[in-house]
Amino acid sequence: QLKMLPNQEKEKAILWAVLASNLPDDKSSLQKEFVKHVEYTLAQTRNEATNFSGFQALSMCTRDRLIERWKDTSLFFQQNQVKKVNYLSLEFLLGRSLQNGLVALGLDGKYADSLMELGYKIEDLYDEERDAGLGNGGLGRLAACFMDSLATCNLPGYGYGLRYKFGMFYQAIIEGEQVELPDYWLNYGSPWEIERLDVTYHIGFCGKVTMENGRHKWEPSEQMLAVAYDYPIPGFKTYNTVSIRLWSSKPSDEFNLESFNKGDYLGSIEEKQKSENITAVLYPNDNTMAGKELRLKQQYLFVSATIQDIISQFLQTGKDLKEFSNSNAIQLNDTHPTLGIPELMRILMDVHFLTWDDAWSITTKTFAYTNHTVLPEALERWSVDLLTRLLPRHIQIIYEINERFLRQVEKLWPGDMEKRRQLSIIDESHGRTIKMAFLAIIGSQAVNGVAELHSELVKHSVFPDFYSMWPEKFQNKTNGVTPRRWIHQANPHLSQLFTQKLNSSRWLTQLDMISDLQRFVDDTGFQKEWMQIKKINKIRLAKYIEEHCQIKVSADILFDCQVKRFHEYKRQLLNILGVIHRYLEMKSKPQERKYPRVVIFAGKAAPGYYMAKLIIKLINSVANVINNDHEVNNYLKIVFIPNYAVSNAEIIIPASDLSQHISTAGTEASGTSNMKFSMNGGLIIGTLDGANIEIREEICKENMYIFGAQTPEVESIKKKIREGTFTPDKRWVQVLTAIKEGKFGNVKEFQPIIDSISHGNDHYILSYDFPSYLDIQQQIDKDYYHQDKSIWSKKSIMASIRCGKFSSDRTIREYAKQIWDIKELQRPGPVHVPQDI
Ligand code: B1H
Repeated sequence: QLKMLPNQEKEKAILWAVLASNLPDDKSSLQKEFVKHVEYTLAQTRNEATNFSGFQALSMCTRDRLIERWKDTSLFFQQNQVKKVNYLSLEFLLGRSLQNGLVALGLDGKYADSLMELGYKIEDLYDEERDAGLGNGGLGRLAACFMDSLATCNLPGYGYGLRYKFGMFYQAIIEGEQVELPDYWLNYGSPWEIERLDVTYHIGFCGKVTMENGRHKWEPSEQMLAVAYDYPIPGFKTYNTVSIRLWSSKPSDEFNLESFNKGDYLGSIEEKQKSENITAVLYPNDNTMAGKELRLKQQYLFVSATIQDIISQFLQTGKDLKEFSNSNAIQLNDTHPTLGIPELMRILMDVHFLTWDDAWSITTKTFAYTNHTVLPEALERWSVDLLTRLLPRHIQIIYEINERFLRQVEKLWPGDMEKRRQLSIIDESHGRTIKMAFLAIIGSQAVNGVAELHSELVKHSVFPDFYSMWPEKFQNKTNGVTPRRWIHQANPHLSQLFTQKLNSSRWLTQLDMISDLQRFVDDTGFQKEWMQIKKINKIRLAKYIEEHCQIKVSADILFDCQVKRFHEYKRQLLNILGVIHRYLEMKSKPQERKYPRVVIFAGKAAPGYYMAKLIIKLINSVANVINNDHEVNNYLKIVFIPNYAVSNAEIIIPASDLSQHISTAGTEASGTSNMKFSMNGGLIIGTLDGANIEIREEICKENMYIFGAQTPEVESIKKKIREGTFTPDKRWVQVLTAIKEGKFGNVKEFQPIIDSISHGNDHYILSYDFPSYLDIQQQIDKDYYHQDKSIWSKKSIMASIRCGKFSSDRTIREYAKQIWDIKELQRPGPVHVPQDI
C-alpha cells in the first residue's frame, strides 16, 4: 500500500520513522522522560511520588521504548512474509517485567544512575511490581522462557493465552495451614498491556447445527466477545520484540432476544455478565485436571479467538488458504488448547467452504503437540455430554476425525476390536469421554516430550500404539530456561563474574560459552570469589526469610531448598521425613550436632488437593517443634516461605547450596527449576527422573547426588509394597513412630499421611527410597563441611558452568528447526524505514 507513495509522502514517512525511533538515552533525557511521566501521566508532584509511582513512571518510560521496537518487529515479519509459530498456552507465568525490559534495552545501569540523583533506588522500584502470575508452575514458566528465547533468537513467533483477572492465588500460611487469597493483580492496572479494542472476535456456545446447501451451519445460542490485550516481550541484544496476545471475555452487543421478548431486561443483563466471568480466574491445578464446565469454556474461547485471529492475519496477505501451513505453525502447550484442531477444521469447512480432505491436510500440517505429563490424573478427558451441549458442531467434527482414524486402525489391525476400543478418541469405560491427548496426536504433525526419559515414556508407555503407527511423529525437546532472567537478573554478581572472566557478555545469548570457565575450576582465587557470591546471595535470602517468616538463619550454614508445587509425586513428604530423622539423631546423639543446615520449603498446593495441603501442615508443625528446640535449633532450622512465585524464586534459587528434585523415578516429566539451581551453582540431590538425568550427563556424576530406584524398577517395587513383601528400613519405622507418638502435633490430624505410606499404599515408594536418601544426605554433610573447602566449591562451579545445554535458546532453536520449520529473521537497527516506501 505504501509502494505508490509520491516523494512528499516518502519524506514524511522517513521523518516519522526517525522521530519515532530515536528516543535519546543520555542521563538528562532519561530523567526528563521519567519526571514527565510522574508529573503529567500520573499527575503527581515530586513530594507525592512514592516508590510505587516511581515504578509506574519507570515502567512507562520502558514501555515507550519497547513499543517502538515492537511495532517495527511485527511489521518486518509481515513484510518479509516469513513462516511464524503461534504458541498456544493457557498459562504464561511471566513474573515481573520492568527489570527484564530495561535489561533488554541495555538501560538498567543508566536508569539506576539517573534515578539515584532523583532520590530513587531502582531495586526499590522493581520491588513494587506485582507478578503476572498467569500460570501454575513449570508449564506456564516454560511458556514465558520460550517467549524470551523466541525474541532473543530472532525467531518469528507469537504467544497466545488468556488474560485472567485473578492469577495464581496468593498463599498465606496461617497456623501452619495454607490459606488462599485472590490475586487481583490488575488492581492498579498493568503498565505492560495494550488493550486492542479493535481486535475482537465473536465466540459462540451451545445452540444447534443445521444443514444449508449441503453444508453445516452452527447457530450458537450464546454469544460473547474476546478482546485482545498485547504484551511486548523484548529480545536481548536485538531489536526483535515479540508479542503475547491474551484474550479477555466480554459481553457482545447482540441482545439476548429471547429474554428481551419475554420482557426480562434484567435477566438478559445478568446473562451478559456471566460472559465476563469466563476469563476471570486461572484454574490452580498443576498436574491434575479440574473437569469444570467453566474451564472448558475458557479453553474454547481461547482457541476460537486465537484461530480466528491467525486466519484473519493470514487472509490479509492475500494468499490462498491452501498455503496456510506454509505460513503458520501452531504449537499446543499440552492438551489444554486441543480444541483448536476441530475449531480450525470448522472454520476451514463451514466458513471458507474447503473440503474435509483439504481442511484436514492443512490442519495436520499446522499443529504440533507437546506432552508435559504422564500422570493419569492429569491427562485431559472431557465428557461427551458436556461437549455436545456447549460445542455441538465440534463434537460432530471430533466424531468424524475418530471415524476416519479408526478406519486406519482397522487396516493395520484387521478385526481387532480391542485395539479399536483402546485407540478410539471416545472412551466408553467410565461414561463417555473424549481423550484430548488422542485428538492432539491424531491432529498433529509432531508430538514431543520435554526431556529424554519423558519422551521415551511417551512413546513406549503412554501412547505405544500411536508410536507404532507414526514413529516419525514422536520427538524429544528437552526443556530449558532463559539465562537472562535466571542468571543475569536473579544473580547479578555471578553474571558479572562470567562476563569478566570470559571478557564478553556473549554467554548470555550463547550459554555454552560458560564451559570455558572450567579452566578456573582449580584456581583457589576463583573458588573463593565463587563462594563469596553464593554467600552474598544467602545473606539476601536470609534477610527475605527474616522479613517474611520472622526466622533468623545464618548464612554460614548449608541452605537446602525444595521449592516447587506440592504434589505427592514430588515427594516433599520424603524430605520432611528425612528432616525428622535428622532431628531424632541430633536429639539422641549430641555428637551428631555438627552439620548445621537450614531446610527451606516453598510451594503451593491446589486448593482442593487435601493430601498436599496436609503435607504443608505437617512441614509447618515439624518446623515449629524443631525451630523452638533450644538443644538443636542452632544446627537445624526449617523454613516454609509463603507464596512461592517467580519473583521470590529469583531470590531463593541463587542462594541455594543444595536443592531437592526427588520425584519418584518416571513421574516428573522434566522439571525446570533443577536447571536454574544448577546454573546458579547449587548442587542437586535427586532421583534419576526427568531432566535430572541429562543434567547429570552434562555436569558429571560426581557433581550431583543421585539416589533411589530407577524407572524400570518402580513397577516391581510398587508390587512388592502392595503385596506386603517389602520390609522397610528401621530408620523409616522410627520416624513414623515419632509422628504417631505425637511428637509433631496432633496424631489424628496426620493419620491420613501415615496411611498414605503404610499398609501397602505408598504409591510413590517413599519407604523404598528412604534409606538411600538418608545415606546420600550424610555424604552431602561430609562433602559440604569437609575441611578442604575446595571440594564443594569445585562441584558447585562444575554444576553451573556445564549447564549450557539448558538454555531455552537451545530448546527453542530445536523446535524451530525440527518441528516448526521457521527461520531466524533479525530486524535492522533503530531507524527502520520500511523497505517498500
Ligand atoms: C507440567 C502440567 C500441568 N506437566 C495440567 N503438566 C494443568 C497439567 O491446569 N492444568 O490442568 C496444569 C499443568 N504441568 C509440568 O511441565 C511438569 O510437571 C514438569 O515436569 C515440566 O518441567 C513442566 C514443563 O514442561
